[in-house]
Amino acid sequence: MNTVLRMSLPLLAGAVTLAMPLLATAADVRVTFTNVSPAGSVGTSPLWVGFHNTSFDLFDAGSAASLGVERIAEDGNTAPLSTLFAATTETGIQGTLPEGPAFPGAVRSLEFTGLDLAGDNRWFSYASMVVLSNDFFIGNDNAMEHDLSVLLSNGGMLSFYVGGNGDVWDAGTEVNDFANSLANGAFGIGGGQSMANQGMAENGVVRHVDDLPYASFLSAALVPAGYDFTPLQFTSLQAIGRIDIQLLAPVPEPDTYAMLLGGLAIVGAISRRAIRRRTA
Ligand SMILES: [Ca+2]
Ligand SMILES: [Ca+2]
Ligand SMILES: [Ca+2]
Repeated sequence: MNTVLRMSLPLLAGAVTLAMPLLATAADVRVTFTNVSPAGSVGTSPLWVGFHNTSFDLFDAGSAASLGVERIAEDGNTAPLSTLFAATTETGIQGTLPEGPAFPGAVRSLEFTGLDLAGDNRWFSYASMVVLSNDFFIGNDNAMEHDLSVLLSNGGMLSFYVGGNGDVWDAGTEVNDFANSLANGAFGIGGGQSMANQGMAENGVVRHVDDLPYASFLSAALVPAGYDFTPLQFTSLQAIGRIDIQLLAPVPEPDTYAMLLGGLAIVGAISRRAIRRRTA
């Protein structure tokens, strides 16, 4: 190898090294939610997910829930939460997984594009109403619980279970009276609310559901075939759902191409000069 070419190799290496972090900055991911709770157990409303830089925090245990959490926990309505998220984190990306409530065994999936997994969209938050309930939900209190930057180095898959071992929340916004829940219709149960936010205000704080939540549930006659919430205790439930976040092909940004091409041009120019000099 001639001297000039040997000198130019570090330049190329430098250009590639500079480009590497940028290669990973705009990524596409697929979020999949699977309801893994036992047959006959609870469902979940369409899962809301947000990718942020920690400027967004879904809730704090022991404090009153935001309007966004109240509406998703009581009615599965993600709109106020979406508004709150957009107002809190300018660079955040969010969405709600499609289709209706996910009952045991159901799988829901949605793709997101252009995420900055090393910065603006590094942290993952999620929320979903537990169906049937007045204001039970699953979601992460710790805004930094799920770090998506690992996707860039671990082969591109992050999976974790949610709602297990008592990690189900009561939003503290509606009195638990399961004969009067908005979701009764989904189970073919009579009564219940005819519209959103109708239940009695609880004026409480977000807390774990650690008792037998359905002990005072309707008479078994009201529960449709195949469902039985009576023995359900969240503290002994392994999980309600599994979330899989899969990195699709990382998309290099225009800057990255420019830098790579710039590096290659420098190397090319030096090599050409070296060849000219040698043949002169
Ligand atoms: Ca929090
Ligand atoms: Ca409640
Ligand atoms: Ca309410």
